[in-house]
Amino acid sequence: MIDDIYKSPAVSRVTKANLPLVALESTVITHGLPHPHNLQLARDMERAIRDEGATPATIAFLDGCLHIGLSDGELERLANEKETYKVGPRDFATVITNEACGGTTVAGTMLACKHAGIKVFATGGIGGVHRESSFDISADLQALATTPMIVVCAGAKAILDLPATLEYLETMNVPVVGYGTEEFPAFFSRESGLEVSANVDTSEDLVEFAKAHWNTGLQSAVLVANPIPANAAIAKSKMDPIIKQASQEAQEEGIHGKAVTPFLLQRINELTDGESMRANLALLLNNARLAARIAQAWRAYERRKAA
Ligand code: PSU
Ligand code: MN
Repeated sequence: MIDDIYKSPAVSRVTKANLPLVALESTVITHGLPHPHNLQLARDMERAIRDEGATPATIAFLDGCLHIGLSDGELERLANEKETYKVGPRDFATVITNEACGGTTVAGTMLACKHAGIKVFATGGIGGVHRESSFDISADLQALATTPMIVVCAGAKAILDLPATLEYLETMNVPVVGYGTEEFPAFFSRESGLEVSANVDTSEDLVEFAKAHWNTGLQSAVLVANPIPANAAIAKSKMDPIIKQASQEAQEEGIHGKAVTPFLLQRINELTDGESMRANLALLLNNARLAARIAQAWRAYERRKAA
């Protein structure tokens, strides 16, 4: 057990009452989006979840303490903090012992959810297998393989090797469930030419699917692939050459390890004149809303079963 873990009053309340709760990651705040868009987005995602009748739990490290749910002041502090860690599971001990602040990645957030007992989580795009160095595989995939929870994303970030990422998820027994689609969405774009392993059209059906999945005894996550809204999507044909250029630059500049994803996101934003960031914001909000509806459906399902 992690010694220093703090649940916000709101999160404590809804956990005890078993009400709908949605976890949010915070690497997108500390490393994914430029200031002040990061703070605006963090607030907007929380509001979107509340508007759907659920409670948000943004997860992050503040002074070495793992916070499950942040106050608005804490959110602001995290968004303004200059020196923050990008915290995956292996970095927990680092931030704890250094009493540091950090944004949790998808994998880091899932580890925190395991400790906090949270079942539903919304993010933008999961990490995956990188294009240029096929040995750079995000710890997100490992977490998805071993954490039984529902993760809502808009596909894997298009900067990745998507076919390899899907192969890895297949190997690790992670169902990839298209929400209203049979095609795996590619983050900025709705299309990828790749297939999901299952599909559903409603949050109720998704909950049924997740229950059936865990009834098999598997401990893997259910990955919900929710395409970016059409009005914010960028065509794959437009994104492909831009991603290629940004990836090439990352190679030339020797960017590696955990710096790769933030570098690419920022460079692609410059190359698209901010269009990619607008797309990123739209898909994040869209995922927050769907996750809130799934958390509601989850609660309704459990109530029906208990009755
Ligand atoms: N999705 C976004 N922006 C981000 C990320 C995802 O829209 O910044 C972050 C997530 O936290 C994800 C991480 O877990 O990037 C993946 O990093 P890496 O490839 O180094 O594992
Ligand atoms: Mn990596």
